[in-house]
Amino acid sequence: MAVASAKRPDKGKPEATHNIEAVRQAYYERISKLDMAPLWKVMSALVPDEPVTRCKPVIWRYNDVKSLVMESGSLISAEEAKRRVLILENPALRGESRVTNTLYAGIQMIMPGEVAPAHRHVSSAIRFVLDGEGAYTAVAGEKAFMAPGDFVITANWAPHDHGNPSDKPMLWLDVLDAPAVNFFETSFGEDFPSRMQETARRDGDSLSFYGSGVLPDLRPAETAAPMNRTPVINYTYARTRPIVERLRQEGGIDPRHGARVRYANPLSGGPVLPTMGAYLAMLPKNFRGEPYRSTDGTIFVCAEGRGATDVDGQVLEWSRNDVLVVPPWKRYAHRAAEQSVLFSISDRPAQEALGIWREGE
Ligand code: GTQ
Repeated sequence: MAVASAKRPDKGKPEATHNIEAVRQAYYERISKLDMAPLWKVMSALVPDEPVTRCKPVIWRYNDVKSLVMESGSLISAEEAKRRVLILENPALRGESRVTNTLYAGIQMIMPGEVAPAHRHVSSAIRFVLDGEGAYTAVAGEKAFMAPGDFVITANWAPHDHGNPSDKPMLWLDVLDAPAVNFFETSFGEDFPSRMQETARRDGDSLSFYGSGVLPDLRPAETAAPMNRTPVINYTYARTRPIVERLRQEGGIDPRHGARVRYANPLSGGPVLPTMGAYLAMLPKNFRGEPYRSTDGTIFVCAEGRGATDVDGQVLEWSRNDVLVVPPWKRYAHRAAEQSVLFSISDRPAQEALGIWREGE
């Protein structure tokens, strides 16, 4: 219905008619036909007062997870599955293969004698080893044999296959930046014709060199230009645990995070990957952390000990190999009943690169 407005004396002001809502509605319908919408209806969703998350705090207890993952061993081989993984889906994001809005997580298992065939993809992956010993990930020609607590990097486009020559199943947590990569709609991947890569270096080569503070002099491509990701493939628990232990003993205890180290790219001091960063923290027995929040949604894994994390009033009790999620900007505080070690990974480096990361109390 047309509204007479030409003769209004107070033109420029919104019309004080009783049917303004109906008039607006008719207008929205007209602009909608041209794929346009009024900003003023969505302004507060687009620019909220505080960060808003779709994710929920959640914990997966290893007791439940392990037996279910083990069961998958008789349902499908690693070869057929390509990767035998149970995805950890945030309960608020079911069906989206996301543990947070930007990250994917899953529990992967590789049985004795199996091979998960070689492929590569744009998404970067990390593994955090939960159980087993003596399986390996081969990344860009280097085999990294793994043990519990090891933190393994498979960077963007690095070819990788996994194998288990040991006599025990190995289980690890995978975290990939796939949802973030898919946000830009830039995901590619390809399988390799051969199941396994040719090895081009000695096993564990990268940690031997970079972890000792020496650079391989004959690899100018790697050492000349700083890379935006670490050259180290496996940050072993055997080497990082004693460092957080030492920090704890010497009182290097952050009141919120405990005795915590950041995994770094030894060439630049920057994060291990441009999209994901990780920490290892030792919490002393009876630690009661101060509340903290930051805009990176964080995945924690308990590597040792027992405790609880209060997330926005919800208490998540954890023990060894439990995986928990703290959504972006939710206030949390850790406490430890025993001396504990927490590994964590988040999208903080991506947010920092974009200048959007924030932290607070
Ligand atoms: O090991 O390459 O959990 O490509 C998801 C996708 C693991 C892997 C996952 C992958 C991998």
